[in-house]
Amino acid sequence: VKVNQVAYVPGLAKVATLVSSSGSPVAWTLKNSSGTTVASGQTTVRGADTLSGDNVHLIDFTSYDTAGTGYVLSAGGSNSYPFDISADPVKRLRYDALAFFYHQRSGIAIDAQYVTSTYARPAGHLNVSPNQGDNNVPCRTSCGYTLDVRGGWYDAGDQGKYVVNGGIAAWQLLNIYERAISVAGADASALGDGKMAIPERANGIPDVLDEARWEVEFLLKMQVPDGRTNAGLVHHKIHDQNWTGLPTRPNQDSQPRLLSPVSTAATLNLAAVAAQAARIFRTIDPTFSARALAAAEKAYAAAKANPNRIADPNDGTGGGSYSDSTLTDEFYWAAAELYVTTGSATYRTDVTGSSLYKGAGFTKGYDWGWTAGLGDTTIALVSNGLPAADIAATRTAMTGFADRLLTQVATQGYPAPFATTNAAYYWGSNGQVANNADVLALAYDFTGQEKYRTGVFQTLDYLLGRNPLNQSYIAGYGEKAVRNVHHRFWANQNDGSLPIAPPGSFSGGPNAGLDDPIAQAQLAGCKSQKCFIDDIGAYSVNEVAINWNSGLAWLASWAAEKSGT
Ligand code: 9MR
Repeated sequence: VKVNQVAYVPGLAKVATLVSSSGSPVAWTLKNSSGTTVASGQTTVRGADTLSGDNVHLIDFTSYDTAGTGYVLSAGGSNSYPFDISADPVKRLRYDALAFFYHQRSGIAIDAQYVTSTYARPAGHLNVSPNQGDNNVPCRTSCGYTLDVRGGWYDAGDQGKYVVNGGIAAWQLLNIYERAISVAGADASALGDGKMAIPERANGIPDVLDEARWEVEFLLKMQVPDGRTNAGLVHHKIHDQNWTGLPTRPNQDSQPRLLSPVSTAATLNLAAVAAQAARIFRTIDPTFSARALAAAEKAYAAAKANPNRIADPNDGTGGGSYSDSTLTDEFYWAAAELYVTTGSATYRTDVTGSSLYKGAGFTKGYDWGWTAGLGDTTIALVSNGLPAADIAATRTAMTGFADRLLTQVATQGYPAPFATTNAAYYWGSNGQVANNADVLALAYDFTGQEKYRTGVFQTLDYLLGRNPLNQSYIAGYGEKAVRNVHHRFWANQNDGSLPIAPPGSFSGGPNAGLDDPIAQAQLAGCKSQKCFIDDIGAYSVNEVAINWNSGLAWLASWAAEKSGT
């Protein structure tokens, strides 16, 4: 019996999945922590499930709604892991998923007072031996200058810093806040100053904005300064010359650090995120806001003058390539952010003239390689001067996407709003599941229709254990939570010298592509939702990454708000 191993929220739907080949309903019981049966019923037969290969039944125990801990569901001779009926865990998850970003910070010591001594570590990449530092980083292919690109977040289990992935992750953290101050009835109070365990927790600025700004400041440093060739364009990424092994704590990395060439995609990412930050910080920190806007406008102009600088897909030694050859979406996103921030006619013409305008590109949720939805979301959420009918059409496109997700999950044994075929489960599926569920949440914001909220919480059920492997993909959450995520510091050494990933870290999840040797050796022939192994070497299924954790943080933050007291 596969359940959300953490908690179902009182007042909301509660459904579990039973694996059973029986063609007729079977009896289920729900016992409380003293072993007393508190509810019982009959399963609903669902039959063969495409994405797992399992024969499944559904157990709907929504009608039992008494808060408590240690519940166990039993059916067909099997028991679930114990779980709670409570809103508390999702409220913790909001902050744990956000804490991931402080843990991933580069260029600053991670302090025990915020993360406990288990997760404290020296600063990485400040030119303290053996680090070569991000202080004066030269170009991989010579460019005649070096840049100081200290700071930012490490991308994932590696210590590269990639503008296109940093951009979407920073945008999402900023959007958590911007949504909360834009949607009627939303609650920004949980996002204020002093809510997170970070060094800026008493500076009078909402902590989630402080955390996002840590990355935005880094992104700004990746822009080629005036007076240099390619001024205004942005370097695609900075990372090690060669891949480092596991484990390598950030301050122990001795590899040379190098800037990859500029790209139009990175330039438009900076334009979009810096424009968004300029808007949000306008009254909070006018000086920073003005600096960010100037950089954004310069980047946008440089991208328009250089519309086709594609990052080399083969530049993948020592770091990921993050190459993307379709830039219509980045142009649309950047124009949308700049227009909503400035109201200027040039950006307006570029937004309304885009083939993606009014949600025409809303074919997936937030994704580093497909950013149209980020522009749509800003247009749909933040007050702006576009025609009301066009804003309404954008929202309709977003709810239409949400409806298609709900149609997909309606037939699944383990509902996950992502894909309907086994082959479609790619690297980072969990990240996309979360990033699609964020759109279900916005559809609820726009319409108030219960089906979307149900879809959001059902997605959390999947990620927290209601899946064919009975696996919670969020560290620290659930009886069988991931322990061995691919990470150079959280490398879970047997001698206890290095920790497991901290609570709230989010594994990339099932990947039918089996893109690493361990996955290939262990998982051949798997059905998509079973193409996963909690092995530290299996980087194509079990790594963490900022763009996945940002989708989860957005989701958990929304779900916490909607969970009542
Ligand atoms: O998330 C990225 C995924 O979309 C790509 O298919 C994959 C292969 O290029 O790379 C993923 O990103 C990784 C990056 O290249 C390096 N840092 C770790 C990232 C997560 O695994």
